[in-house]
Amino acid sequence: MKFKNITYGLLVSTMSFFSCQTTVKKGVVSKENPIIETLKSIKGEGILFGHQDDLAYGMQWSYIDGESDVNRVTGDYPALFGWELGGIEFNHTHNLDSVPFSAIKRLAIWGHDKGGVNTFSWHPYSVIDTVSAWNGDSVVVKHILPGGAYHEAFKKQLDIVANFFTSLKDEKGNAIPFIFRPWHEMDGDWFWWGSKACSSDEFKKLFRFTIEYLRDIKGLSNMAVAYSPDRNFSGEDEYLTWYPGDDVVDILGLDNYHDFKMENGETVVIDKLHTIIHLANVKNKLAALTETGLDNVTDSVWFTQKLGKVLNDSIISRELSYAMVWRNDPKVHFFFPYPGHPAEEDAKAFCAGKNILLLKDYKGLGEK
Ligand code: BMA
Repeated sequence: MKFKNITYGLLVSTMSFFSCQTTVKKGVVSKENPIIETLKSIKGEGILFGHQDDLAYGMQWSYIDGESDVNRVTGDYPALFGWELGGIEFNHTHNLDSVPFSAIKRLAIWGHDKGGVNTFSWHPYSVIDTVSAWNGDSVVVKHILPGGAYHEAFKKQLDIVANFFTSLKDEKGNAIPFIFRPWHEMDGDWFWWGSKACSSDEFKKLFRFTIEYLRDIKGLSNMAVAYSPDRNFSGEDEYLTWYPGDDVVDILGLDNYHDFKMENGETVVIDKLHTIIHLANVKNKLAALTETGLDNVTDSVWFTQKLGKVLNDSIISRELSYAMVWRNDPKVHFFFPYPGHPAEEDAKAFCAGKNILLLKDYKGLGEK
């Protein structure tokens, strides 16, 4: 968790002055987005560690302000807070995991205020038949694209998403920057925007429409965008099968749980991250392990021996911006240990690694 002593004027200024450009602009978001600029400026100093729903609930608590399973185990918060929007598109008051949107808003603002970064995933129900995201056979995408019968209805859903993002303001009323990671794991066949239910061309149009609508029509220039396929690719061309274009993506991501479960799977994850890092450098983008983890942390040394091994790879350690594990829901599954869990000490040791940035480490970079 240590870092070199260098000056981060940009980080200081972006942490204390997260202002929002309200002008409608086309072009690469990263030129204007403080998160992207900051993450670029600290490249090589460490990898931000993230946890989904970290501040909302954990294995032995729920909705207690200031609580966090990562904090309970390590004494500090993650530097990156993940949140889920599924359900907002139907104006639900709670997301599909029963987290109130009012809490997400409050806690995301809190996380930002403390110097952390917020990233939002979205598992929307289909606007056509209200089936959940996990309907890989359901043909939805072509009907919600421009010209499709459900395009206007889809736009109304994006309006709701935009309203939520617009409501994320700091105490001075400035819009806070965030990462949006829509239409993830498209190379898998489990979502209605996945490989079985739409063509890559339809997918690219959907991704592009979503970002251009939110950014250029709704004016969300404080939004950075992550593209995150699952593990079903080998090499750059396959990784880019669904890539919508450099002007609508800031972060090249990877969701990968599965490879970690294979014998020596870490080397496969390392190879895939090398592919992504190389592409990100060519394109002047960031690279991230946007989702990972071991379901219920059944291996008590998974953090140091598996994830740690990947993140300690010399290239990854230098080039990856962040890595995020999934949520801790006592009713469903968890991906970070809690006090008393057999993996507690190992996760603590992993988080103490010199290239892993928790909240204080990340903030500390700005205070140097
Ligand atoms: C999945 C699981 C589900 C959850 C979904 C969206 O990976 O955690 O229980 O509904 O993410 O958060």
